[in-house]
Amino acid sequence: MMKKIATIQDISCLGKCSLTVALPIMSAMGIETAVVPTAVLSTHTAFSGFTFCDLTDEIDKIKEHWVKEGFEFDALYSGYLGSFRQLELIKSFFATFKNDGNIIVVDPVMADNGKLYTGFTPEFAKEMKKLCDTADIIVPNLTEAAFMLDIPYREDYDKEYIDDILIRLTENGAKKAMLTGIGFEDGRIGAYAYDSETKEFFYYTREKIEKSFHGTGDIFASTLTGALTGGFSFEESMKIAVDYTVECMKVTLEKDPECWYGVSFESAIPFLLKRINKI
Ligand code: PXL
Repeated sequence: MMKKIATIQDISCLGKCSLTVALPIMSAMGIETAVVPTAVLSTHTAFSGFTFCDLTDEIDKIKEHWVKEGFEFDALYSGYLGSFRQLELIKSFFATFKNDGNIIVVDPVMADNGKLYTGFTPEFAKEMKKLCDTADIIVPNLTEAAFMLDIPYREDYDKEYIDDILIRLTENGAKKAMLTGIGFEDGRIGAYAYDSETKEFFYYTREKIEKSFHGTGDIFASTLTGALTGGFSFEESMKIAVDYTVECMKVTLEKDPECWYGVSFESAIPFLLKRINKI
């Protein structure tokens, strides 16, 4: 039977992030992708003047119907969530569909480069941490990790500081934490992860591209979730997600450098399918 993921995040109608990247990426990876849209925005929040239609009231209704139909999922994956109430509803959604064989992935989308995105507060970050505590795998960037742990954001980190963050992120229930955007050598960047059950650390980097792109966190988390659901190991899934994210950035610089609001992940899909041995 085909593997199935349920992903819970907003639809930013234009902007190449959240559901408009998670759905095509995980579908292309050969996984059935069910969606729970939490809001509809005309664009992501880096644009000014975006519209916003809240769909919080639909979350429980969708859940109840899926329960009645007897649906089960191989992975439950949440991304951008916009309110305290949504955090509570997602906890209940996870508790309903969690079983012995599936995984919960939480990407605590809230912040980057030391700053919270429009609309988020430090209090929200602390509540998001509690959702993370219910997950098998969490994928914050360093800014999100710092807000969730209520510690200062540092750009000049060393391995000891990052090890400590990963351990603290997994102290209250989250089994594995993967920090994105980490590199200990000049000119390298990638992911650094910790498995609290085996006490193993995992580190994988590529050449650093000196430009910051919007939406790459969502691409990373979607690819990671797709690879894990497809049966790749934790470490291999991390490498696949780093490699595809880098490829998306490279293709954007080559083919679409004017596009400031998202990356050309579409052009790099053949790369991803080769990388996971599908073509
Ligand atoms: O890429 C993360 C993301 C998702 N959804 C919305 C956003 C952002 C980042 O800014 O604004 C609505």
